[in-house]
Amino acid sequence: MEKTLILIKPNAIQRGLMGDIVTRFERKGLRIVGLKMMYLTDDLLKEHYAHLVERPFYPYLKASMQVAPVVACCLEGAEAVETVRLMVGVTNSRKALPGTIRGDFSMSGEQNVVHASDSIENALVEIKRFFRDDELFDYESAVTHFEYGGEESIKFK
Ligand code: IDP
Ligand code: MG
Repeated sequence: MEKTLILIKPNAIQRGLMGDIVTRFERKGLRIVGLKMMYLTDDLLKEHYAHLVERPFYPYLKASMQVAPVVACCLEGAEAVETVRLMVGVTNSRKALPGTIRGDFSMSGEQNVVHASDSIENALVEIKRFFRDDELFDYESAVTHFEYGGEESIKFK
């Protein structure tokens, strides 16, 4: 099954949204295979947001990502990368559809409560950036048969 990376950003931690956000992914049927709280260093942030370091808002983004810890979460499921991006909504929370995490929990383009990997290739890199191999868990779910149809279980194994 495909894996993706989520960061619950410091603004969400401060606002007490951590549980609500994790619950949404659990309820959807995405399996949590890694979960930890951590502070982001300058180097790690520069690597993670390499596509934005030259942008004028980067100093604000950097400060906002270091003001409290983040919760890093690795989620697993069929087409997890695309599904999670749909659940998160577009970058500017004011434009994110109601029903999405950003659409429901934020008014901001910067303080938009979560990060989610945007492609399968980036998910592989980002999971390695935030988790050691022994921090990821491969376990059987007792309810897989109720989460996926027979054909899907073979296709997305
Ligand atoms: P994404 O988080 O939806 O993938 P990216 O373009 O990768 O969006 O940007 C990473 C993060 O940088 C965003 O989630 C947001 O916090 C911040 N950001 C992106 N564009 C802007 C902007 O125009 N102003 C302020 N912050 C921004
Ligand atoms: Mg991005």
